[in-house]
Amino acid sequence: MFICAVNVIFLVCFCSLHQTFGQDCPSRNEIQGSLRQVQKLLSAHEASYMQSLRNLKKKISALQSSAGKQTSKTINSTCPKLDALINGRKLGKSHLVGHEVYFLCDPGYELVGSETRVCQETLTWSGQQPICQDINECASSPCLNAGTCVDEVNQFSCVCAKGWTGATCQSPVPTFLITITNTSATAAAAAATTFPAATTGPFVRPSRCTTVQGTTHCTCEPGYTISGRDSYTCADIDECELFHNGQAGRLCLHACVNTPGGYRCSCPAGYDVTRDGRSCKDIDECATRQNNCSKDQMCINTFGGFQCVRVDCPKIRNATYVKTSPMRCERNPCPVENKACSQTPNSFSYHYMAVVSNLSAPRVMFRVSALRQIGDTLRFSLLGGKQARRHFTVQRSDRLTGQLMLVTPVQGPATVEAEVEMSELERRVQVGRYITKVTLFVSQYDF
Ligand SMILES: [Ca+2]
Ligand SMILES: [Ca+2]
Repeated sequence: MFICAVNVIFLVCFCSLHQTFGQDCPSRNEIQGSLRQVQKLLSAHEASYMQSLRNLKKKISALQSSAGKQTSKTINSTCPKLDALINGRKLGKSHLVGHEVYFLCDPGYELVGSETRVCQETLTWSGQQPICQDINECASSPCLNAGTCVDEVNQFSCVCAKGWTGATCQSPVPTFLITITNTSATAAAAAATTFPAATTGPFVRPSRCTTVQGTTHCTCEPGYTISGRDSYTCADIDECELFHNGQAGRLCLHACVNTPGGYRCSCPAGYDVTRDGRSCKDIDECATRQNNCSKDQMCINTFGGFQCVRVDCPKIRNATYVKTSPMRCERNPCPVENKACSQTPNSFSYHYMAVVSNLSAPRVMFRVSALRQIGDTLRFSLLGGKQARRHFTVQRSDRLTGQLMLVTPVQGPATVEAEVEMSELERRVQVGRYITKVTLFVSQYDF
């Protein structure tokens, strides 16, 4: 169309120049008609051209605004808020790209899922949302003699089978009973007389005597017996002394206190008497705030007491460590080509456990797992001194897990430490070292 319009203009100009030749040129009216048409055509072209320009401008501004949004998104972008942990804590408040959060469970719970999560470029979190699962203290079948284990938070209790008692149903119920022999009297012929007490005091009581057909029979209240001095005096039975070496087991697991007409069991400091009255149960000073740990310390409940612990990151040559959670230190990035630094452990984790004295062995005390394997080989080994080697060994339990085994019972009171090293190798070259320090607080008593 544009070419056509140009041709018409050219024809008009040509004719105006060569009007003298006359007869082949169109008339003035015809030219004016053509010119009007050309004008129309040009207006139409102008309108369409302007429309195209406007469209183009719109597209450019749309592109500019979307590019601007994307830039600001990249700068201020955050990952979605993470759910709080039930029975645990989340460390790290920043949800910006590249930032990391850590998860910790309360004592008695174990973390299932990712220990750390990173806010990725895609504005999603790496890994899986973890949960804090109640540690099943019944997993090691601690109840003996067909007792039923009941898992509780940070502890367990045993429901003992008939004939057994104790925290772990370890003791048979005494089969002997205190029987006060008394003679039955026929009501018709009975004439009851209470004789005055021969001596006074709680351990001595008057007997109750009945004369039947001229014969006197005297009886005592439960817990008392005819003194031997005379029939009219009852003396307290010293159950603690009487059953001290009973074949069916001790009356009390710790100490027996004789009382008038009975006895009671007592426990050492740090323990309460259990409901059955025979055994002792640890007092949880950490849960009941009966401890004096300072704010920067953690309270670890132990059997018969508690410990205040504080994790300080190790001071090691060639490397520096930073605390990433109350129980974990991680190495700061090593300078490039600093081999001495890269050979030092990547992290130190600290774990504290309370156990009773003379815990039976062998048993698994602790498991160390790699979340993901970087190298081609994973190795678990036991570090620490003679004491650690005397009581522990480290075994692999599956491809990514090593376990610390107690092989010799520990006699308390004692504090025993063991270190489990997990190292990753790639073509026999070490690519990572992770140290887990386990501290066992062993109680003095075995209940
Ligand atoms: Ca008594
Ligand atoms: Ca305690």
